Formats: sequence, structure tokens, C-alpha cells
Amino acid sequence: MTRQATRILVTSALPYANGYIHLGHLAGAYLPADMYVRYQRLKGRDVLFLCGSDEHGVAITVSAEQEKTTPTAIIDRYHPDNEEAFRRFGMSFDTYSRTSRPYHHATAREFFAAFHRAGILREKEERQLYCPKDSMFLADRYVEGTCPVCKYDKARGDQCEQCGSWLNQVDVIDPRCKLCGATPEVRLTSHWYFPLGRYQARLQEYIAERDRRDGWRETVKRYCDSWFREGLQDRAVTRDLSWGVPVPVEGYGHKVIYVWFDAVLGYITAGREWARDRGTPEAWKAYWQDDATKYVAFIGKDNVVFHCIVFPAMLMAWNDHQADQYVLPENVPANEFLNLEGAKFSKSRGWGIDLRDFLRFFPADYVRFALASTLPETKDSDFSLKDFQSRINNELADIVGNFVNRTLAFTARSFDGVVPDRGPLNARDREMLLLLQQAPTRIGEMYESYHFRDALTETVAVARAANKYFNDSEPWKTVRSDRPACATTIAISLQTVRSLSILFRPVLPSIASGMARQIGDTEEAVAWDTAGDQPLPAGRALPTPEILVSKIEDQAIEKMMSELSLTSPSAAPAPMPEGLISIDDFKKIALRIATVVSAEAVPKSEKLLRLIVSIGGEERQVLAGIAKHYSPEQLVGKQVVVVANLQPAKLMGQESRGMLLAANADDGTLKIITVEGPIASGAVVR
Ligand code: B3M
Ligand code: ZN
Repeated sequence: MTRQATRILVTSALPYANGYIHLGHLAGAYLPADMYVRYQRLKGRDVLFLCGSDEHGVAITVSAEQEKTTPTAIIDRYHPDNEEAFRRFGMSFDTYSRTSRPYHHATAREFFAAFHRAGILREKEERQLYCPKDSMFLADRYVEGTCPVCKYDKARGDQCEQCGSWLNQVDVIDPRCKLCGATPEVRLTSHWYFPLGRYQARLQEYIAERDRRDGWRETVKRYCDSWFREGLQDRAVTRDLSWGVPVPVEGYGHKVIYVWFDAVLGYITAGREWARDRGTPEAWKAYWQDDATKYVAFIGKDNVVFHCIVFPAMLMAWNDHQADQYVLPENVPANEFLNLEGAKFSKSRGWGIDLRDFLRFFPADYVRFALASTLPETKDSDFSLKDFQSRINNELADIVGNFVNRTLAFTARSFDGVVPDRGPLNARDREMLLLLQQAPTRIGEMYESYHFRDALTETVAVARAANKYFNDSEPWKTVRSDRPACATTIAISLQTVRSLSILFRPVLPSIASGMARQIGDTEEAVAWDTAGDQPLPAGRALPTPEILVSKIEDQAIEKMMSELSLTSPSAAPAPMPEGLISIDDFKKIALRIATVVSAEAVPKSEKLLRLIVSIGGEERQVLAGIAKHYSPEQLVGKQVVVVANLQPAKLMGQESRGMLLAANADDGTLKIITVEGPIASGAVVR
């Protein structure tokens, strides 16, 4: 399911240098990438990990205007601070570059010029929004208006944050100029377009192939499919702006390259820079231009189209016409969004926690641990301070820290801090050793397949099992009654500390190295595969134990909240303040009464029932995920509510045309929605 490689290139999305890194960013493109990289390095793989600031585009110029300063002042403020915050968080980038550097401008211009020379780009005169008051064309985020797809009323000219649609600004409904609020007019202007549509078939094939080889996330494939279904269009890759990479085509020098065109190439620049700075200018090619390299691009879900469609298409275009051949992403494990206390992180509403702020109060590893436990891998997830506190106290401190601590304290007390000899093994000892032996492979597979949350859960489970082993072995009794048995328990517990000091490295780099220090291991000795069965040498004298994890008191949380003026969790914005819909939106959903004609189980599915329902004379097949809650017989004859105009979907190879409404009961069961009293099937529900 996943492709293993000895050389791996990893990138994390380049954050805009117009604001500070917050916890939402970390849970998306950064912590998972760093966990992956640290795991792969422990496996002995040759990894290059690249990132940097995205310093062009309207995100930057709008920030400059809002803060009444220049784009340069903005990026020069945020870039160093973000680089430093990432470093303190433990991001193990090989390079943290910036796209404003001349070196990067050269890369972007090289690609643009090559496409232009090869006749790939098309010049077109198109309608664009122009603000008569500000006398300028309104690129991308200079336009705000209603999303033509989901009707969100704060969509930006290039993208809707709510539904993720990638927009053409002239399609935005009721557009306004972000600067002055005026309604823009439509004017003609010339731009260069990249013919994405020409690559659609190859892109579909590319994604299908990589998916077969390396297992892509369902969410990511779904986003891509929806773009493919709409059909890819030509996209303008130049803008009427003065901030950015000047277009390297005669007569176009006053326009700039579209920020996304240059930003994705920033990854390549970062590699070239890394190679140059270490005095081996060609070394980047082994990562970027060797088929044997596996390239994994970590991003948040709002960047899927650019990494799964635009960037690969650009690389295909390059590879079609040039001798040097770039590798395309093998996988793009995009995460969904992390919410804070139930509400979306939002810079404009001041709702979020900056990493820099957080690190003033708590160690980086605590943040990493809590975030890793709630990574939004398959759906949006939530970070709350209560949850943070209880994860640290009940898991990191009570399970992990406690086990390490009691083992070391016991060794110090009863064995003078010297690793004891292991005696004969009993069944419990053997069971513990077996668990350790299997852990690296089992947890390793989770890392390989991008299931980072599971990897952490399983790692904590090893510590939990270790505590149980310690408890059940009762060394505090055997120390007097059966000294050799006690020595064995402690020797195995110390070995477990060693395993944990390796298995936790991807998540908790500094706590894990503290564990290693406590058992006298050196950093060089640390390799993933040795986490399984390497006892500590008997007779090794251990340093004095130190406390690695301490609990978080309520006051510490309160102190942070008041200093950061975060309102108490209960006063957090309601979960979906922006999600209000109009009555017209509601009317788009065709809810109808349907009568269940027949029902049967779907082979091989625990969840699904196949229903035939009649909706006003029309019979339809609907698959409903209620098999655990209803038997087929219970359903026949029932009148239910269905969404009749839902796009047909395939589930377990069967088509479903419509969706049954049901409600989650407190006890975890699902109750279907029925009507009071008989009514004609097909009746409108409103
Ligand atoms: N700067 C968008 C973002 O920060 C953009 C990512 C670029 S990745 C090449 O979400
Ligand atoms: Zn939208």
C-alpha cells in the first residue's frame, strides 16, 4: 500500500509571511511532516526536508496596506519570527528559505520563460475586475464577494475559504474592492494562461497510479475528483501587481507571476539553496530529479488543488520539454482543519493561539503531543485547552512520564542506580518483550502510511502496557521475596524505557532524548529498528533520575488565557457562526417523503442496507448506513425522509440515489426520521 524508498524528499507548505504560525497551521502541514521525517531518519533513510516563507501575492500586499507599511517590512518582520518559532517547536527542516530572494526569482523566471519558449502558455485578453477608485486591477484577494459555489459571503477573488473552490474572480457574486469597498467594474487586460485542461487526463492517470502505489487519502482524492468532474480550465499565471516575480516576457515586465505559480517552485529553490549553502551545488538533484526518490508534500486541505493538480501539471510541462526530469509528489497527505474550542481559527476575528505565545507557557513537546493526538487526518478536529491539559496530565504525565520515572526511581533506590542482570523469564516478562519486539514494525507501518494519530496512540499504548507490566510484576514485593525476579522486572522495564525513548522520538524529540539520557544512551545509538529488542547492558551506572514531564495545573492554563486574552472556552464563538444559510439555500435541498418498498443487507458490509424506496411513483435504490441499528424487516413499509436531489454516489460498488435522514441518539444508535401519520410518498418536506 505504501512505497518504501531509501531517499525521501519532504516539503511542508510555505506559510505566508504575513502572520504568525498558529496551532491550526501546525496540525495541518507541519507537525505530521516533522513526525514523518523524524521517523524516516530513524529508519536510516536519506531525507531532505524543505520549507520556507511564501512572500508574494496579495496576502502580503493586503497585510502591508492594513498595517500601513510596505510588503518588504511585512515579510522581514514575520519571516525570521516564524523561522524561529518553527525551530523552537522542533521542526527539523534542512532549509527554511524565502521566496523573495533573488535566487528564487531566478527559479520562477526560469520555469516561466521555459514554458513561454515552448509555447505552452497562451496570451489572452480577459475580463478582470478593476477598481475605478484605486485605479487598479483587483488581483485575487483584493476582491471579496459571494462564492458562486457555496454562497459564502466572504469568498476571496481566487478561492473560497469555506468550500475550498478555486474561483475565477469574474464569477464572484456581488464583488467588492477589498481596499475601498467600492463595486469594481469589468475591464479587459492581457495575461498569460497555463492550459491546465490539456493535462487533465494525465493528471487523473497520475493520481490513480500514485494512489495504487502509495495509498492516497480519500479526502484528497475526493477534492481532486470534484475538480476533474468540473473539467480543468486555463488559468492565468500572471497578475497586474507590482509585488512579486516580474514576468520574464517582453512587454510584460510590469506584471508579476501569479503567486501560486512561484510559490510551489519555492520548494525547488529551497532544495537548490540547501545544496549551494553546504558547498555541493548539485546535491539537490538527487532529491528532485531522481526517479528513485519518493517525494511527499504535506499541506492543509485548502491547498490541495495547487499540489495535486497545478504543481504536477507544471512539472509535467517541464519534463515534456526539458532534459532534466523532476519527480512528482508520490503522495500529498493533506490534513483537514483544526478548530480551536469548536470554532475556526481566524486571524480577522482574533481567534487562535500563536505558537510563539504558546511556547511562552508550555514546552514544545507538550504542544506536539496534544496536537498529534488530535490531528485532523480524516475530518476537521478540535483543539481545546481542557483537552490539552487532560492529555498532558492523564497520558503524557500519568502514563509515559510516570512509567519512566518509577522505573528509574526504583533502579536508583533498590539497585543503586545500576542496570541489574536479567534472570529467568516468566510468561509476563516474555509477553512484555514480545510487545516491544513487535512495536517498531507495527508503529512504523502507521508512519509509512501517514496515520500519525494512530502511531501516537499505539506508542502511548506501549507505555500503558509497560505500566501494567510493572504493576502486575510488583517489584516492590519481589525486591524482598525474590530478588532475581525483581531484577528481571527492572531490567525489562529499563529496556522498555529505551524502546520508548526511540518510539517517541518523532512526536516528542526533547522528552525522548531526555529518556535516552536517563538510561545513559548516546544519541548516535538511536535507530528505529533497535527499539524492539535491545536490553540495556547490565552493570551500566545510570545518572540521577530527573522528572521529564510535569502536570499542568489549572492556574497555568488560566494564566495563559488571561495573558493572551483568550476568553474562557465557554465564551468561545459558537461553532458555526459563518455557516448560516439563507432560506433559498435550504430550498435547494429536495427533502421528500419516501416509502420503503424493500430492504436487504449489502454483502460484505456491516453498515449498509440496500433499500428500494418509492418517491411519488418513482422507485430508487438508496444505500443507508443503518444496518447496525435496524434489521431489513423493520424498515419495509416505513415512511422516511430522503434527500432526493443528492448527487448519486457509489458505495460498496452499488449506486445510491438519495440519502435517508436519521438522528444520532444519546446511546450511540441511529434513529431514522419518520412521519407522524400516513402521507403520500413524494410529499415535500420543508
Ligand atoms: N502560502 C497558502 C497558505 O499558507 C500558501 C501555501 C504555499 S505552498 C507552496 O495556506
Ligand atoms: Zn464557496
